[in-house]
Order: sequence, then C-alpha cells, then structure tokens
Amino acid sequence: MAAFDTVIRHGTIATASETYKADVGIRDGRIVAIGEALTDATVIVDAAGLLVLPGGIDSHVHISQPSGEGIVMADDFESATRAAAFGGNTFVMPYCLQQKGQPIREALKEYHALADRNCYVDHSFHLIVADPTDAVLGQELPALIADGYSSLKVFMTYADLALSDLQILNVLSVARESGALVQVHAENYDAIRFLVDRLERDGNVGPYFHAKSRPIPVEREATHRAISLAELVDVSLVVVHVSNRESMEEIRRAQMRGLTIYGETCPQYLVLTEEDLKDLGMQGAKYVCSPPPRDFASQLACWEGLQQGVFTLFSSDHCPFRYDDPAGKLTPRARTSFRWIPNGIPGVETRLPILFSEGVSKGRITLNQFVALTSSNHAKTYGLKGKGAIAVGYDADIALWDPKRKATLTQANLHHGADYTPYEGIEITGWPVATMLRGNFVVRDGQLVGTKLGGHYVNRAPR
Ligand code: DUC
Ligand code: ZN
Ligand code: ZN
Repeated sequence: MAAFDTVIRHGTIATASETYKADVGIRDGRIVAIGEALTDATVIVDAAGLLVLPGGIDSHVHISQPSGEGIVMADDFESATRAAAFGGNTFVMPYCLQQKGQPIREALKEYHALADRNCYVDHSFHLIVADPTDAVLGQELPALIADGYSSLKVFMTYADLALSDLQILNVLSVARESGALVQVHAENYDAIRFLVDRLERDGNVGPYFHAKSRPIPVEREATHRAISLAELVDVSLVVVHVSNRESMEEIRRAQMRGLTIYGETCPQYLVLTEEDLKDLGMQGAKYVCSPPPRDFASQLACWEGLQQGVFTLFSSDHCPFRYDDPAGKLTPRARTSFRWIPNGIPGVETRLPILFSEGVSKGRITLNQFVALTSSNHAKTYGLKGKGAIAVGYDADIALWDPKRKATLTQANLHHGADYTPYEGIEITGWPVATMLRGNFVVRDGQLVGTKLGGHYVNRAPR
C-alpha cells in the first residue's frame, strides 16, 4: 500500500507566516507529511509553478435566507457552494436567521435540511438572533452554543431584525457566559429611517439614494456604540462589513485600548464606490448592499485596515439576488423607491481572485497576509479546528493557485445563481486553478469534479 493517497509535488506552500517549496502528502483526507521528494502515493499531482494555499474560508455568506415578501435569494446551498469551490474556497459560514417568534432550533432544522447532502464545500452556521426573548436568552442560546453553534449575529438596523441596545447587551452577556462570539451589523436604524423618509419626500428614490440614506456617520456611530456595549459586558465582538475610515478608526482605537474587537471588510469596499449606484435607470440596484460602497478615500482606508491588521477578516458578504427578476433587484416596488431594493450582492466566487489580484499581485499585501485574511484567521476566530492552514494534521482543504494566470471577471464564467456580477470587467492576475476538499478535488482545471455530497457540516466548540 502506498504511503499517501495523494501527493502534491513541486508546489510553493504559503501559510499565514511563511512561504516555501515542499511536497504535501495526504492520507485519509488529512495532511500527514510535508517534505522533500514525497513520491510513494497512489495519485501524484504536479503543482510546479503553482501556489499551494489553504482553501478559502468565507465566514460571511447568506444562502437561502428569507429576504422579504416576494423576494428570493439567487443561491441555494448547491449553487452557492459550487460557486465557492470555483472561487478557491473549501468552507463557507452562512447564517441561520431566526424569524420573530420562531425558536432558533426550528430555524436551524430548516437550514440543515436545505444544506444536508447539498454542499460542495464544508459549512457551519452563525445564528442571527432577531428575537431575544427570555426563553431564547435563558435556555435556547446557551444550549445551542454548547451544541457547537458558537457564533451569533445581531443587527442594529432593518425593521424585522434591529435589536435595541438593551437587547444587544443581553445577547452579548449570554455570549460571554456561554462562550460565543457575536458579530454586529453596525448601522443606526433610526438615522436611516429619518434619512430614507426625507429622501423620499424630496423625490430622491432611485438606487443611488440608497447610498445617501446610509452615509458614513450612520455606520460610525453604530460601530462606536456596539464596541461600547461589548466593552460594558467585557466580551469580544466582530464588526462585520466595515466600509470606511471612520468606522475602521473606531475599531483601531478599541483595539489599542486592549479590547478584543475584530474587524471585517469585503471586496465591495475595495473596488466599488457609490458612483456605481448612479444610473438613471435601475442598473444601480446591482450594487445596492449595506453598508453601501463609499468613495476612493474609503477604499484606501479599507486597504490600510487590511495592511495594518485592524481588519483580520476578509469575507464576501455574498448575499445574491437576481437583477432582472421580479423576485430580485427588480421587484416591482423597487421602481418606486430604493427602500425596496433587496440589499446584497453576489461575491463568494470572486472574493479570493479580487484580493489576490488587487492585493498580492499589485503589492498591497503579502501572500502570507492573503492567506491569513482569507483562511487562517477565519478558522482561528470562529473555532474551526484543523482548518485554515497547510500543516501536518490539518484537513487537506487546499486551493492550487496560478499566480500568473490572467482572467477577466465576467458573469458568463461564474457559477453562482445570480444573473450578474457587480465585478464585471475587472482584470485579475492570479487564479485558483483547483480546489481540494479533504483530499478530493472539487474543482480541477475549470471543471466541477466533486459532488454535492462532499461538503460536511462542522460544529464548533464554545470559546
Ligand atoms: N447585511 C449583511 O450582512 N449582508 C447583506 C445585507 C446586510 O444588510
Ligand atoms: Zn450585515
Ligand atoms: Zn451579510
């Protein structure tokens, strides 16, 4: 019997801290050896000229999430995880949304039923707490956290989701007691309501005014408040999808004061601006997400956050809706006001190529920072054991990258369920040419070779 099931030969391994040439020996889905001239294998993969990176972990995606009456998300678990695999990912973390009045366990049952035997990559769920009743806080959440659902998300905006400060404090307190990590969507709900009403009153209803209804102070204020609430409870917090300097500086200040506040940013804040929403017709709806893309100075601030370690997580916030579809961006009411345009854009397949190309290929970040920001830090932050590194004992979740390969992002070549990409036309240098999940190829040479039975649910111990 051969020593290894598979050996990846002649590649260049990169981890969050180092880059070196070595072969990788895989047995039973795990990395069991890293060394020179490993040859005793059933399958040998020649990775000459390629980078051998841990598979991407996208810890912020929305899949099959209810999104309002008549609105349907463009991806189910099959299409989202297929797109994820084509984009060099081996793990996604979607949300389980608790609807008002619903036990979270009931919501979880529904999401598991949708995901089971329907995923090309591994997955785990964050729990969106929309209704923190005494029963949810006192019994349900502690039990769920103990069962391995160890991350929660709270919203400071949206009619059916926004929690009061008191409710957020209560959730943070349960997280502290039970060992969960809380993410926050930081935008001030009342300020947005005020601005939306004023814009509509003045007849400013096109997609562009979505951005004007959620300016930077709306996000900065909520970021500051959320951090203060976490400080009061003495608990860690992840501020997700940060879009601008002022919010980034709030996080930096908190970190410098010794608080454990994690920051996340996303591709839309590096390569899009609010100008993209400006269209006399409805095309701007393709870029409507929250917080909205800002301006060039904000892009630079987000790069600075990544370079200087204020942001340790780079996620897609994949939240796809079809554009030309009454169940998507062009829902009939969207034409009456930006208020009704579903919030969110696709990005699970394009996250890694965009950061690789704009970051590594253009010299803004190192290859090791790329690995940390897209894989290793997600595993560490959210407690994914044996994921996020090329190391002995770790799962053989691997993306092979051709750092020189050029491509143009275009809808025709993507695999998500949306009918557009907001990143259409972006030129990329550096491409994931193969994705391997626990030692088996899911995507190879542009072909899907895995099965939707391959991706497993992974639970995560309390912190
Ligand atoms: N928040 C997200 O995290 N994703 C999409 C929409 C939103 O508001
Ligand atoms: Zn959010
Ligand atoms: Zn999101």
